[in-house]
Amino acid sequence: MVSPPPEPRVAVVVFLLKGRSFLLGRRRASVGDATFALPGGHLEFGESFEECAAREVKEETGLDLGENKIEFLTVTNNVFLEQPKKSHYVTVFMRVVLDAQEEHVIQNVEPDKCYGWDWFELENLPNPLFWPLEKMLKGGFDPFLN
Ligand code: 8DG
Ligand code: MG
Ligand code: MG
Repeated sequence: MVSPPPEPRVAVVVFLLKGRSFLLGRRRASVGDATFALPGGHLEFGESFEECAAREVKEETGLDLGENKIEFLTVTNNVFLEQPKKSHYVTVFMRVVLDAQEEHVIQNVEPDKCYGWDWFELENLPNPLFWPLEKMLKGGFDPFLN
């Protein structure tokens, strides 16, 4: 059987900011296994970026964003043709500023897809970062400023 030609996909990922830190999880995936990445996933048919961000955060961390403002930050084009599993993502980065005074319970809801979540400061990021995120942060992008 002939498989259809591959197409780019849209991903929505979220900087959950709390004080000076944000949430990263270590991926369990064919793309970027063991690297640290933001919560997020594929945009579903008919969804807004904000709806997708809230749904993925809930599905992956258990956190309900409720009335929190979900802001668009930027978009990047990520072509990975050298990887064993070729992929091409248009990645939409969103931001949510959490109230640092409140307690936010984060659960690893999908342990088959993530080794666990933790908060990291921009000045003290873990290694290795998932490369679309690394490319963006090394390029000087600061999710706290934009
Ligand atoms: P879904 O079935 O829940 O929709 O998807 P998922 O299992 O949550 O997918 P994912 O791999 O977490 O995210 C989809 C793609 O988004 C991923 O393969 C590549 C792209 N992506 C980036 N940067 C990031 C990031 O920082 N975090 C996540 N999770 N995905 C990212 O380009
Ligand atoms: Mg997901
Ligand atoms: Mg995901």
